[in-house]
Amino acid sequence: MSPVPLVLATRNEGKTQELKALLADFPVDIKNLTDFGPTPAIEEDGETFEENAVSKARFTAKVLGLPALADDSGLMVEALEGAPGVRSARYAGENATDLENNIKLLQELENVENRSAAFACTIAIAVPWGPALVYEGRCEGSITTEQAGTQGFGYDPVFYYPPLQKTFAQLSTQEKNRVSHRGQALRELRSEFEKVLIWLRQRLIESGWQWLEE
Ligand code: ITT
Repeated sequence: MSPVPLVLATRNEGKTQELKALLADFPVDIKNLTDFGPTPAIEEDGETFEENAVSKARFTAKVLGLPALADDSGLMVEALEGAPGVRSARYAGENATDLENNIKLLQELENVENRSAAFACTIAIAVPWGPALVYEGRCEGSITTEQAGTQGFGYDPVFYYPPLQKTFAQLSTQEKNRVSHRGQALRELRSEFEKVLIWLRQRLIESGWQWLEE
């Protein structure tokens, strides 16, 4: 069977790396947005991770005419009533860097005792015409008082994972993927991937990809 093409609908390098490692043994031909030159920017104005993941996957699938996988994720801090949540990438401003977001978070939590937090991830797979499939993962931890570690991306240096007694930035990609919100969402997808693959192939053939071998 020829592998089904799947575009990773993300511009985040850290996510891309983790998703590629998680999808390494799936029978798919992974493409990046960069393989297609400049593509229109995707609005992320949903109030939930699911809304954003579905709209990113749908839009990319439609624009490129190929199945697309999108990830919408973020950090929810209990003492901040769930913030930064869906606004995690833009917490310290529209084009904020990871470092600026982490500094702002540590400032907001200065002298705050309750440091419980969770990462959430919603993965959506969409085809150019038709519905989207959605998978979710969540990982509980706490926010440190200073940054530690150099691996990963985003809030990893301030997210402490108690079972391993390390921040996510102190774990390798493989170690993080084993326990992370993204790893869990992808494991949920893996458990039904054979069915998803049949679904993707059928939708592709219906939309003109007759040359996919059965
Ligand atoms: P795309 O929309 O292009 O995928 P993005 O960075 O804008 O990239 P999101 O809107 O989903 O993606 O924002 C997710 C933010 O949440 C991300 O920028 C990080 O700040 C944070 N985040 C998500 N998963 C994370 C992880 O595994 N480790 C650390 N931070 C994470």
